[in-house]
Amino acid sequence: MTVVHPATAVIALGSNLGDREATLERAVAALDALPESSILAISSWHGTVALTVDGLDPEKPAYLNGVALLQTHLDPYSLLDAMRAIEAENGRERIERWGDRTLDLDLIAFDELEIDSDVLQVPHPRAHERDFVLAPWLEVQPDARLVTHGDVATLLAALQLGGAE
Ligand code: A4P
Ligand code: MG
Repeated sequence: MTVVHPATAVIALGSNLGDREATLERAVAALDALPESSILAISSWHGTVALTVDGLDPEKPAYLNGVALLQTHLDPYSLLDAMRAIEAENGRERIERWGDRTLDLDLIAFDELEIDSDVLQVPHPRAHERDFVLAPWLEVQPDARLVTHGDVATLLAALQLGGAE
């Protein structure tokens, strides 16, 4: 389904297996090639320590993380489906929650929309507590805001002060 007015989708990209940079670059190209969608901005790639269900784990392969802004006429559910397809094309296997992965694409925000369904929560429910999402997002959108938690710059500063993940 397509919608009339373009929205800005904030998409977080992550990889900690394989040729991480090549995979992320392929994912950006695939996002840009989606119907009625185009990339507005991409952050730099940030090297980050893997966060697992047991906390930060420097023994796991490190991640490269980044954020892309995508202007799109797709509705959020169609965009999520397309993101799942791009993950699959890039060798993503779902073995364990928060396990190592060649490519993870998360929909962080979609304009100011709030969605809480079985398959999709927007804004992403953990984005506000993750420096590996907030820091690259701020790079591409200095006035970024999470409709649920407020100013991204403030959230990131609080995380960094607290030394949290
Ligand atoms: N889903 C619901 N809302 C969304 C959304 N806004 N964006 C559903 C994307 N997916 C959404 O995700 C599980 C289900 O969430 C999907 O089927 C979709 O319908 P998944 O990608 O299959 O599994 P996952 O990524 O392992 O789980 P989860 O809970 O989404 O993990 P996160 O929160 O994405 O965390 N450490 C570092 N340093 N960098 C990382 O990027 N990423 C993770 C994954 C863990 N540790 C990390 C990083
Ligand atoms: Mg995910």
